[in-house]
Amino acid sequence: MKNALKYLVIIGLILCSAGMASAHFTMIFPSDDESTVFDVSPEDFIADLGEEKTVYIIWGHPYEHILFDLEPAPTVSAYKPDGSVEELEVSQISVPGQDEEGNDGEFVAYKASFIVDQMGDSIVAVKYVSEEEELVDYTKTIIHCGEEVWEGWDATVGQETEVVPYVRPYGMEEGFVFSGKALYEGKALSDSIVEVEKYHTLEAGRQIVEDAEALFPYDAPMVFTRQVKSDADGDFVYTLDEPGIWYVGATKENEGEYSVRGVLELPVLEAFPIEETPVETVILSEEGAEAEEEEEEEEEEGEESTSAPGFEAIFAVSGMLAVLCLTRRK
Ligand SMILES: [Cu+2]
Repeated sequence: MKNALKYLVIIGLILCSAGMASAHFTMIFPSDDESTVFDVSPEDFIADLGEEKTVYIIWGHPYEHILFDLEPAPTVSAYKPDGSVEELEVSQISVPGQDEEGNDGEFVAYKASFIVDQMGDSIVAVKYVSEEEELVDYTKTIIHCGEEVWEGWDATVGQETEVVPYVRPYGMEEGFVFSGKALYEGKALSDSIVEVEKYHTLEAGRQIVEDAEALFPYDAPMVFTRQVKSDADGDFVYTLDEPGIWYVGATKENEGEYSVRGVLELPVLEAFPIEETPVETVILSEEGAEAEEEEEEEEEEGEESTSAPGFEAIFAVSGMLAVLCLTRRK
């Protein structure tokens, strides 16, 4: 009996760790303020000319918001629109988060800053080598500067494995189809797995993981990390169906050696033009319900005092008009 229990625990542990095997990513979060770095939004990827941009480099599972220590220090470079490269000095910081077991903790991360001194698109590129994951991880993201200065977003920065976007990675809205090309040493990386994953804040991550595990108990991580394959030319497509920060990464598997991955991090805007939010809909229907109640009350009064025909219709029409007026005022 004791032995059976031991085996159950072991099997449980194996299942648990298998369930945790979703994708690590090197997250690059531009932010003005270290205390709000996890509330990253598409606006953080926009810069004014002359602005100092600070990027925070964090290692973890974006979808579940699980963090790990980022060690050793990453290499961070800024590729400017004119082709020049600035190697950035990194400094170690500590960020709060949850570990794989869901416990709160502090994690080693890094930050680096540079001045956005040219109009156009600067590319922040990070190289991180994870011994644990046996992975050389190249991640890049685009900092955009200047109205209608849409230059530089499709540049290659010479990462060993690199994702080159076919779609300009700013101004993308939820539901847009993203397509890109995976390169390895400058040539098409064909027939390779491309992972696609969205970032969540800690609270949102905990909730969505709970929901996913309830809905898909047989394989919840299948919705954390999506997969698509590159074709013979290294090309791939994927629909980014939600607003937020996304990771799109192609991996070159190397037998017996570290895998080499190239990841593009890109922000996706909420659908534009803005549709009426569910909050407004709720208020509206409440007002609608109020109007209906009034209508009913008036109807009852009408029934008591008089049986003149047409009263109900008049009240119904005026009720609808009231609802319409309320709607117009929104
Ligand atoms: Cu992972």
